[in-house]
Amino acid sequence: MIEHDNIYAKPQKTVPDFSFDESVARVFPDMIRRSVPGYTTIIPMIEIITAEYAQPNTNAYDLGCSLGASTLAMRHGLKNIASSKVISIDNSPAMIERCNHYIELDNAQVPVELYCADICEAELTNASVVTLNFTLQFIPKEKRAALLTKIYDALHPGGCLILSEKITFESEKETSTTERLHAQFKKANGYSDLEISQKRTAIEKVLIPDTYKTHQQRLYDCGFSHVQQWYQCFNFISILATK
Ligand code: GEK
Repeated sequence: MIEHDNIYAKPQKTVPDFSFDESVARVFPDMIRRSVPGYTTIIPMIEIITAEYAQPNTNAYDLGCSLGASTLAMRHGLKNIASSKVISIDNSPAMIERCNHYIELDNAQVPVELYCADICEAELTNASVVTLNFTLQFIPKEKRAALLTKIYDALHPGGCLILSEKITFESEKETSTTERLHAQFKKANGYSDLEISQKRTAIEKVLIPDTYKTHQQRLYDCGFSHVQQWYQCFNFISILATK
């Protein structure tokens, strides 16, 4: 049974910074579905993109895998790709423990390896598809280019990175419009004004968004030969970057 997210329902004297602990892992499927516009569309597309770009005898990486929604999409996308496997990494022990359970419940045959580690420190090799589905935004800004370069170096020519992010805009108007619509999306999904405002306080020092232009330029600077935004819903986007 999926547990309901009511972490911010009661007023808190001081709202601590958001962290991916046990209480978040417990309600995560409900939290992300009700908080991230487009998430439920992006996950099945990750399966399609994986099937298109995966190469035989290579690894597909899911970096910042949480409970493995993208991992399972990638796993299903690999079902006709010979001798491939998914390697999924997250640095939250609570997430990894529960992710393991979801993978065991899934009946696909493609092997999945799960690691509890910092993706900035992890070694990546022999990759044809890499997914960062709403993870890069939690990596300190100064470490983002090094991580993307490491991903680029691990990819075979023709491979791809799927990068989904919350973004900000150069235009104040675009930022305020999409932030307002995002808040309305959360309200329509049952979050109260108090929950929305306390979550905003909790996450503002932890999730640091970039503009699309910053993402695009950084990906080109890291070596990617083609960078394309394939999805947007309000201030949430997904990018396909190929080597
Ligand atoms: C999905 N991709 O459902 N190393 C490893 N993991 C990290 C690090 C790090 N340095 N920093 C953050 N994480 C998933 C959703 S959630 C997005 C990803 C969100 C992990 C963190 O523990 C969390 O599980 C995940 O990145 C981000 O498709 O909650 O908005």
